[in-house]
Amino acid sequence: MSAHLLSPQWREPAIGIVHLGVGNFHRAHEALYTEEAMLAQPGDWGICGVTLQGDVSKRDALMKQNGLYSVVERGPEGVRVTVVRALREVLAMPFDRARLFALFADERVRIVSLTVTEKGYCRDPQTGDADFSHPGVAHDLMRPEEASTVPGILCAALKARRDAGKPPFTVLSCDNLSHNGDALRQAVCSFARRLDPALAEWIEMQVAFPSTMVDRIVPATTEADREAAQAALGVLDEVPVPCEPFRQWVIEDRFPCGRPAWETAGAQLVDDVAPFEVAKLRMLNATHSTLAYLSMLAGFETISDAVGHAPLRALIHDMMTHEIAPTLDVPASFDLLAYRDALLARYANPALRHRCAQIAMDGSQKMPPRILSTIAVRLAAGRSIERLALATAAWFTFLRGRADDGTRYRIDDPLADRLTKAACDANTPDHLVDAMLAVSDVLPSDLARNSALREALIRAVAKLRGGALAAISEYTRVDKGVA
Ligand code: CS2
Repeated sequence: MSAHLLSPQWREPAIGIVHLGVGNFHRAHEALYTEEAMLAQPGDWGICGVTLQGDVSKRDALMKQNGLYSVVERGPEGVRVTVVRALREVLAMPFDRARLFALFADERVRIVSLTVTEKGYCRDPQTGDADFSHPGVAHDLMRPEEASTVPGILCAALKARRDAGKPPFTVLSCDNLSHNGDALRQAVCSFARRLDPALAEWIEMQVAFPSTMVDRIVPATTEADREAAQAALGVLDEVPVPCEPFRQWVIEDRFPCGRPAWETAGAQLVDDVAPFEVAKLRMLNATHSTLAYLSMLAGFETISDAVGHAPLRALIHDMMTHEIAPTLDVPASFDLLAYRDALLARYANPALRHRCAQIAMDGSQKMPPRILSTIAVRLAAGRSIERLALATAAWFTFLRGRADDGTRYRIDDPLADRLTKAACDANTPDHLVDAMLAVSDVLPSDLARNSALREALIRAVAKLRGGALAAISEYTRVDKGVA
C-alpha cells in the first residue's frame, strides 16, 4: 500500500466553489474530480466546505490538517490512498456565518454545490415547494439574516449578490433526488416568493440549477481507515474517507459563470441528466434500500454480507431484471443488464464495509424516489410489483425497531416518531399496511388508494412475519407463482 498525490504540480487556487454539506461523499467525489480538473486545466476552483449542523469538530480536524485528507479506495485488488488538496477552507454554520456570507458575496465564487441529503432540501412532499410548516423554514422566513435551512441560506446568499449588482453563482445539487436541480430550484424560488417576490423573479431569470447524477459508494469512516491512511502516509490523518474504486458523475452542462474542466477527470457533461439519474435511483439506490431493510430484519451487517446470501442476491437481481429495468427509458447505448451486473459486483466488494444501518436511515425521504415511483409506473402499466412490494413491506416492518431475532435498533428518520408509533401500534399485516398507506407525506394518494398495491403489501408483510430469510427465499421463486 502506498500514498500518492494526484500530481506534485499544484498551484494554490482561490476559492471558486462553496460546498454545503462537506461530508464523506463530497470529499470522495466532487472534491476529487475538482482537484483532477484543476491539475488538467488550472483555475481558481478551490473549495470551501461548510457543515450546516454546527459540527465544529469536523471543521477543526480538517483545518488542523490545512484542509488535506486522504481518500482510501478499497477494492478487491487492494487499498489505494490519495491525498486530496482541493478543499481549502472549512466552515461550521452557524458559527462562521460572517465568513460564509463574505464568500457568497465574492464574485470569484461561481458555484455553490450541495450534498445535504434528501431531508436537507426541506421540501413539501406534496407540492415540491419549500415546506412552510418546517420549523427551520418558518424561522428563516421570519429572520432571513439568521437563515439555517438550505432554501433560507441560498435565498439570503443570492439576495446579497443581487443587491450588490453582481452576477449570481450556479447552484449545483449533488444529492440523490429525482431531477435534483429542478427540485432545488423550486424549493428556493418558492421560499424567495414569500420573502421577496422580486428576488424570486430574479432567481428564476438569472440563476442556473443544473441537475446531476452522482455515484460512488462511500461508507462512514472507521478506525481501520485511519490505520490504513497512517500506514500509507506515515502521519496520522484524523479524517480519511473510505470509498470504492468506482465513481461516476453525469452533469447537465449549464454553468453561465464557468466551471472546472470536470470532463478531464471523467465526468460526463450532457444536455439531459434525467435518464441517468432515474436509472441510478431506481436500480442502485432502490436495491440498496431493499438490501438494507431486509438485512436489518435478517441480521446482515453490511451490503457485502447481504449479497453474499445467494437468495437475497437473486432477489435483487430479479427485481432489477423484471420489475425495474423495464420501467427505464435510457439511450440505446445504456446497457441496463450490464449496469445491473456491475452493481452486483460493486455490492460484493469485500473490502468495503458499507453498513446496512447507514443506508436504512431516512426511509421516508428515500422510498418515494427509489421504490414507490417504480411501483407507480408498474401499476399504471398493469404489471406485477411483488418484489417491489416486498421491499416496501420490509421498510414498514423495519420501522418497528426490532430485528427478527429480537435485537432492537434505533430508527433514524425525520418522521421517526410518527412512523414508529404507527408501525408498533399495528397488530396485523393489514393494520400495518393501512397505517403506513395513510402517511400522506410518503405515499401519494393515488398509490395509497390502489387495491393491488395494498394486497401485495399485506401479502409481503404477512410473509415477513415468518422471518425475513424465509420471505426472501419465497420471493426468489416469485416468477414461478409462489409468493
Ligand atoms: C445509499 C447511497 O446511503 C444510501 O442511501 O444508497 O448513499 C449510495 O451509496 C450512493 O448513492 C451511491 O452513489
